[in-house]
Amino acid sequence: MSFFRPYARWLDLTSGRIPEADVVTQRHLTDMRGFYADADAEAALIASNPLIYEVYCGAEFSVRAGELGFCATVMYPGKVGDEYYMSKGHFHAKPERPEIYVCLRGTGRLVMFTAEGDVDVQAMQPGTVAMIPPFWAHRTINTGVDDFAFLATFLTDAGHNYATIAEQGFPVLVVERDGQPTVIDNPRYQRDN
Ligand code: M6P
Ligand code: ZN
Repeated sequence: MSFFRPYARWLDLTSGRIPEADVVTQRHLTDMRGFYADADAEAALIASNPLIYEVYCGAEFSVRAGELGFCATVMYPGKVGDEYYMSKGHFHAKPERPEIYVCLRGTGRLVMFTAEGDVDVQAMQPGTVAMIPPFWAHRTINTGVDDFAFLATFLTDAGHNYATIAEQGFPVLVVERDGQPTVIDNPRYQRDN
């Protein structure tokens, strides 16, 4: 059987972009309204609608079982209030699907949590390879002053589930305190127990 065609793309290891990506998704602040904790800071920035991050995917995915996809994400430096620019973050629609991230540029954090209440934060710098296990939601955060970039690879039938995260966010926030990235509890997040 030959459902899939082999392909290769050039990943620019300096910028973190895939210049000939078939699919490029841009996320501006208006694409993630309500995701940042400080609503006043979000409202103040919304008119200029900054570009927060871009996702370059090697190919248009068919989302059939057995397809392994890769995407490179480039996240710009900045903050909404004291919260660093971040991705929306998601569980997988098939939550048992894992994912691998390889940091290419800049410095950031990979924040993960489970519905059972476990939280994990990994520091990311060029060369860091991070494993996102099954059932862990994941979000990346640019805590530096330069672009932050990483490559993700995953079975494309994993899909994305943003619903619970759009409602109450992650259990923790990464904010700047005394010039340093600091992990604090998210007051909006309701723990079940
Ligand atoms: C990585 C992968 C993608 C994801 C992207 C942005 O490249 O995990 O599947 O879409 O990051 O993350 P989000 O979808 O949460 O905005
Ligand atoms: Zn994912």
